[in-house]
Formats: sequence, structure tokens, C-alpha cells
Amino acid sequence: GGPASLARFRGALVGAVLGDCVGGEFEGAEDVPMERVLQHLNGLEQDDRGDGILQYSDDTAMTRCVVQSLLTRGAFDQHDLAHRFAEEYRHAPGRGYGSGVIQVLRRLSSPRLTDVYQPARAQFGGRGSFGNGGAMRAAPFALAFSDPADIKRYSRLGAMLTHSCALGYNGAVLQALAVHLALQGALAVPQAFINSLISEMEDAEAEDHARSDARALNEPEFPYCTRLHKVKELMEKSTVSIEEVISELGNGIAALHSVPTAIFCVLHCLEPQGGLPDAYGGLQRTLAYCLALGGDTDTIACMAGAIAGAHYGIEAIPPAWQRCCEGAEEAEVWAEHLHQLYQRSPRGG
Ligand code: R7I
Ligand code: MG
Ligand code: MG
Repeated sequence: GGPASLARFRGALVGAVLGDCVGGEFEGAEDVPMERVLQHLNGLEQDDRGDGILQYSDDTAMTRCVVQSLLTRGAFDQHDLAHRFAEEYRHAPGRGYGSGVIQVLRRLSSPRLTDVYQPARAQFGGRGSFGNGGAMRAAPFALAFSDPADIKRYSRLGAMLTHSCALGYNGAVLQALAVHLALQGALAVPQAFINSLISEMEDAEAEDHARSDARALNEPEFPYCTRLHKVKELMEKSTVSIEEVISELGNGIAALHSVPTAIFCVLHCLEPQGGLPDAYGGLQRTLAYCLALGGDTDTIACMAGAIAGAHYGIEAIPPAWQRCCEGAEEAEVWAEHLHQLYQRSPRGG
């Protein structure tokens, strides 16, 4: 489809759900052979697999809250979103939430709370979480708003309800921007895509709060830009091993060690790769590659799935895979509603 087509919106949201559902199998695993990944994915094609057999985790549970809040309010509403996160957690606490964030989610349900950003600020000794929980649910901001300034502002605030450390919320900003660019068709020119992200993150990371958090955590100045430059270096190499990706970019639960990794996975799999079935399309390659990294596979595949889905569109998603994943059919319907909201949203200048 063309830029910002409905097929791309569907692809982005369904891709995110698929990544979470298929990635759950290997979350926390080390040394995942590609053979095991392909076995797992081949299983999705078998007719006797029940509908929605692979359950989604916190990544999708929170993404659904963001989608429903944006659609119901027609805008970003931090109180509504905080309430939905808290209610979702109360109803289904067993979706695999991070061990720190559950305290925030409990406190967000208190009727006495007036500042909804306060519980997140109290995390980890007052600096806030640098986990990838803000980034994993950032895709809907790129599907609801067309102006990059809105996408940046609201993905940041949406993440700050649970992640007040700059390394946490800037991961959400980066993920939302990557989905936004992919929706526009920007992955047709990979070098320009990564350069745009670097220049956006140069702005985001120049703010005082980002600088002081990077310093306090012993990270280089402009930590996301530094990682995105590493992504560029890896893109230029003729061969890249899984071990190299893990050691250069990471596969962990910190947003800094997973958002640039997800972006790399998408870029790396734009072209056919040895070790992956010839019959696989780009989105299938991307998800398989994410799973083979091990570590935080549900979240890396969820984020890469959103970006790749925005690039390839819904046609790239095998119906059998979609059927196996809880919430994937519904995601397609919500993508249509978000597409309508997006078209009404003010364009940036
Ligand atoms: O970021 P968060 O929502 O977790 C998301 C991850 C995804 O992989 C999901 O699929 C799910 O499995 O969890 O939850 P947080 O609890 O805010 O952060 C995740 C973890 O990162 C924490 O439990 C800590 O182990 C670590 N972490 C920190 N550790 C030390 N200091 C995050 N921030 C800090 C910190 O500042
Ligand atoms: Mg999860
Ligand atoms: Mg995870």
C-alpha cells in the first residue's frame, strides 16, 4: 500500500501482537538455535492448532489499553490511560509484567492519587525505571497521530506513567518514531530511515533530564544515538552473527538494550537471509530472527513486529499465524479505527 495505508496500520498492530505471542516461547532463553525457532513457527501452520492458542503477555495487554484509551477519548488522556493500565492489571495480573512495574500499577488504582506520574517517579530510588515497558506499548501513538511532534510528545507521556527514567521513555519515543517512518514507506531507503531516527533522537537526548539520567547510569552521552550508530555499522557489514548483535546491541529488558535491537532486526531482514526458509516473507523473517536472539524475545519481536508490519502491511502476515495468536483478530479491527483517528489528526508543519 501507499504511505499510511490501512494495510500498513493493520500490519503494524497485528505484527505487534504476533511478535508478543510467538515470542513468549523463548522469553529469557539463552542460545536459541534457529532450528527450534522454525519448529515453533511451523507449528502455527498445523490445522489442529486451536484459535488463539498462543496467549499475549503484558506487552499486548498494555498496548490494548493505549489503543482503547486513544479511541475512546479521541486524544491522549493520561488519567484515562493510567486508569486502564491499573484496571487491566487488576483483572489479569498474570500476564508476565516486570517485577518493578507492578508496584506502579497497584498505586495507579488508588482513588486518592492526583498526580498520575508520581508512582512511576518513585521507582528505583527515585530515578524511575529504564525497562522497555514504555517502548513495548508505544506503537499506537504512531497510529493515532500523524504529526511527529504529537507522536513524540504523547509516546513520551504515555511511557512516563510507568517509566520516568529518560532511558525508559526515550525508548518509547524511538519505537513510536520508527513505526511512524515505516508507515510512511521510509524503510524503502534504509540509510535514510536510520539517519532520520538518529537526528530525531539527537533532539530528544539533548534535554537536561536525558543527559543527567545517562550520566547517573554511566551511559555515554546520547545513549540511543550511540546505539543507532552501532546499528548503522552492523548494517554496513557483509555478515553479522547473532552473537555480535547481542553483544553490540543487547537483547535484554532495558529499553536501551532492546529498542535499537528491534530496529536492527527489521533492517537486517529486509533482504532474504541465509538460515531462514526461502518461502518466508520479510515479516516472517523479522519475527524468526528476533526469536533466535533469545533474551527478551516477546518484547523485541513485538516492537520489531510493529515496525515490520507497518512496512510490509497486513498481506505479509500468514493467516494461520494470526489465527494462533490471542487478540490478533481484534487488533485488525482496532487498526481500522486508529486509521480513521489518524486521518482526522492535525498534520504537522
Ligand atoms: O519495563 P517493564 O514494564 O518490563 C517490561 C518487560 C518486558 O520484557 C515484558 O515482556 C515483561 O516481561 O517485562 O517493568 P519494570 O519492572 O519497570 O522494568 C523491568 C526490569 O528492569 C525491572 O524489574 C528491573 O529488573 C530492571 N530495571 C532496573 N533495575 C535497576 N535499576 C528497570 N529499571 C531499573 C533501574 O533503574
Ligand atoms: Mg511480555
Ligand atoms: Mg518481554
